[in-house]
Amino acid sequence: MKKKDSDIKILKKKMTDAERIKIESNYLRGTIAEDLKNNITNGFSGDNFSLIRFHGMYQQDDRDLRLERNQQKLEPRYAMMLRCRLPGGIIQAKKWLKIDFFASNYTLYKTIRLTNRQTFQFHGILKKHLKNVHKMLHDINLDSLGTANDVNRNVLCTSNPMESIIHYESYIWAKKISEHLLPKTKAYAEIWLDNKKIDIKNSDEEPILGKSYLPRKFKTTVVIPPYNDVDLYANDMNFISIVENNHVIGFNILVGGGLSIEHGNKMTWPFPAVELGYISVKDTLSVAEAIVTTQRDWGNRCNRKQAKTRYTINNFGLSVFKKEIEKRANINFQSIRPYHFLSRGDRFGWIKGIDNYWSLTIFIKNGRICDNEDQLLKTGLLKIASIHDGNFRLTSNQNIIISEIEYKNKDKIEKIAIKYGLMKNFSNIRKNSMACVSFPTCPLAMAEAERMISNFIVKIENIMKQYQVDDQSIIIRISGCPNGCGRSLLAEIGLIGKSIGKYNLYLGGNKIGNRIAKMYKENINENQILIYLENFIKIWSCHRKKNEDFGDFIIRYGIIQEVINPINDFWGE
Ligand code: SRM
Ligand code: SF4
Repeated sequence: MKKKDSDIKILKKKMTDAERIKIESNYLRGTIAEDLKNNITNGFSGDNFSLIRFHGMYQQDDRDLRLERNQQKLEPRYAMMLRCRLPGGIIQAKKWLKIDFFASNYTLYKTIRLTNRQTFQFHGILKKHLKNVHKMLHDINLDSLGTANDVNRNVLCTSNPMESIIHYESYIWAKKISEHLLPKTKAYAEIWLDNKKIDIKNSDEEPILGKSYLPRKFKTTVVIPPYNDVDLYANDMNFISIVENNHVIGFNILVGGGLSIEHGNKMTWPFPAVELGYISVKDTLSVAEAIVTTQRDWGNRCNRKQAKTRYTINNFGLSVFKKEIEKRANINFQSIRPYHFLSRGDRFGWIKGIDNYWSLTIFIKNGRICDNEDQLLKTGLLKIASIHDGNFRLTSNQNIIISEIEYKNKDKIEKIAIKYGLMKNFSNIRKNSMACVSFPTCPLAMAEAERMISNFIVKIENIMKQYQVDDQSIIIRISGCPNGCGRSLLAEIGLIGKSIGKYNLYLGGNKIGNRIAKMYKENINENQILIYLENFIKIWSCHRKKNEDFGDFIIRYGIIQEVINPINDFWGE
């Protein structure tokens, strides 16, 4: 077949170095094993720096110490961040004991960080302790495979401990999708577990991902309406559970969501996932595979800024993309079944499930599990883990649910939770806030996020009180850079770091999370942000319609233009 001009242009373009690294890695081995033996440096060299990410680890250095170490002519304080794989965020409480032990004894920061993709990270693991962490995870039947780099990441599932049957069925699909799309290489077991088997079908062939894996990271959710706590619209592939007679019978499929941009680069844009159609449960894995392999084959491997599914869909068109999925999965999408979302937040405190088990949702400031003068979160969770037979469930809002509590144990757990400050009362504003990790560990951070949000929220709480709207909630999110890990572009008020102390202010996301926020002001400091926000909150408190949310008001009142099609509207006037 004669090649089209456009194909030739793509062939002539140079593949990114990330593609070379994958292809030459021998299914993700590189020379990681040799590098591990090198005690001269705490870091990894060459391609291994990138390859260890496929094994769930990032090499970082403490940015607070960079200057000092540089002056002392020392290498940066290299240490690894490890992200566990935990589909649906469920982990037996007993396993937490080992996780806590590892954090306390083998990491530089001694904390555990819950992420907004329902898992946890250890920060600050020295190279010499890396095998220990993988062995510890293996002992409790966990791993960190495929939690980073160009693969399908941790699969999210709505945290819904009340409707146990629907949740269980949706969760099982989240787990099956995760396992189906996982890298099959033996490299992980060889390098980290001295060749012990891990609980996936091991094979050196990668029938789904191929030798060069995916063009870019890929994110998946399973969602149970009306709760969009997983922020599905930010994900590449989404399965919305459709329920009949208290069982999941199928899924509405939405594709092509993503939030990251580059400051000022109009060739990058955020996009909320769009509908493809409805499928019955029996087609779940073949459709998941078809979407992933289409993105594998059609995704842009010459420009990583244009490599995610939303750009592939934009290049080929949604109907062409849909037909290809139907062909590969040998199905026909049916019309989308009715669904609606009400909220994105977690439901804090005690909830009784239909199975009569109780669950306790605990708010964790930015997901950071540590002890401080206000709260002994780490000690409290450890105490609960040591007596609790059920599970911990990590939420996509960086919080934790103690679940499957029998009525007879409820008081015992509550006493511990109160004693260690786990049940402190926080404002609605705070409970709906989120920040990414940012400084000091994130190498890409441009401004503070996690370390800045706490005081920022106090100031917003005061403004809310002043205008007597402190019983209301506004979704406020902060990301330290335009990669947008804090999902700021789906917030009613979103800050994105520009440089130290300076942010772009975005407004106009909505409560259910399907509207992208738009930039209101660029490169302003906290004081300037607070002046704008105080004025908007004041106007909102006087002129809002009954129950009108801040994000909706800000658009109706003409403060910001609604983003309807982000490709045209996000950057435009
Ligand atoms: Fe993220 C890179 C932290 C959720 C978009 N993200 C990073 C790295 C690994 C920095 C790096 O590449 O060296 C950050 C590590 C910081 C640290 O010290 O821990 C980091 N991202 C996080 C976490 C921990 C934020 C949090 O506070 O919870 C989240 C981990 C989730 C997980 O368990 O897997 C996290 N990242 C997100 C999200 C939100 C989501 O997935 O719902 C996004 C935006 C959604 C999206 O993908 O569009 C996000 N992270 C990025 C990007 C931009 C990707 C892109 O499409 O261009 C990067 C940079 C990259 O990949 O090149 C990035
Ligand atoms: Fe780091 Fe930027 Fe992600 Fe924040 S948004 S964790 S600063 S990459």
